[in-house]
Amino acid sequence: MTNLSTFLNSLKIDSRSSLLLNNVLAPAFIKIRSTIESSKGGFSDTQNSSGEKQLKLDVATNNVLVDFLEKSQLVHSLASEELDEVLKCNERGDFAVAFDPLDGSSLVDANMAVGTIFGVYSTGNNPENFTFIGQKGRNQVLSGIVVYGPKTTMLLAFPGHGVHLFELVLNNSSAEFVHVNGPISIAQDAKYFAPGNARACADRPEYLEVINDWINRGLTLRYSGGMVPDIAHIFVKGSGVLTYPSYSAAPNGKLRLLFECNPISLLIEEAGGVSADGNIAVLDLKINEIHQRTPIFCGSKNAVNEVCNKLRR
Ligand code: AFP
Repeated sequence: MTNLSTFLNSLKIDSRSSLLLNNVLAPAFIKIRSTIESSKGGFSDTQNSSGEKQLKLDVATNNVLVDFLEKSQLVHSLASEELDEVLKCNERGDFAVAFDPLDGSSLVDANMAVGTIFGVYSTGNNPENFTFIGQKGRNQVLSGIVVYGPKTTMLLAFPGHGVHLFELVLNNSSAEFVHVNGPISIAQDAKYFAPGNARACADRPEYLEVINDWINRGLTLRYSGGMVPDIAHIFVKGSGVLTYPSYSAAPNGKLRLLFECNPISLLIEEAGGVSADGNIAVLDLKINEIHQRTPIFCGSKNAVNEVCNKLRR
């Protein structure tokens, strides 16, 4: 089994990105996993920028990632779903990192799989001028998701090198991610579908029409309500489509462009899939506000094109 560090060398990933992944992010994910396991649940007395009450675990896992990233000196700035504003770290930092520290945290009390989502941008030759505003997801140099489930697994997208699956291997004295599969491809036709925001069918009958069509054609429904395991399912099975449309009560959908949809869309496109907002590729959407939301339809190309044709914005 090839560990993360050896694998990154084999792909000739640049040393700074390897350092960020191997020495900062991977240890942070291992710490987040143990934070989840030792969590006693419950709400903190704070809200996130979307006005949603924060679980103590949202705050604790966010603090883990902020702490690791700040101390690394590699990071110019970070943006978190759990923080109102961008946090400036090192003005000469090579990277800017956007993340959702624990997506699906409302599922932890039911002991369902949850995850971390992250996207990495290069700050280029003039890091002091970097800002997330104006960026597009296509500028990410790296992205990934980590699934905290029966096992802890990680999917990483390296532009030009595809998507690779890693598994956390624990032994008495240490824990390390090892490479288990990749580059992974997503088939053009979907065998599975993950229909998020089913309530949208109430005022968007065309969404119900698409779902019924997939049911009648024998696609298998696989939806947990946690975007990270639901997306990971598409990669592990090599096929599938996840949808989260807008509707009257949420005209821009629920999922965040910077923290969730951009990192996941880079993974999807690097595996030959498609990820769109109903009109254009998610990765081509301009970031105007760090907590900006977008509808998302992603996964197997033919299924995504089909649903976008019906639910065009
Ligand atoms: P939480 O992080 O609040 O649990 O929401 C999870 C999520 O952001 C994403 O993981 C799911 O795909 C989506 O929300 C589910 O949304 P609904 O609760 O509207 O089904």
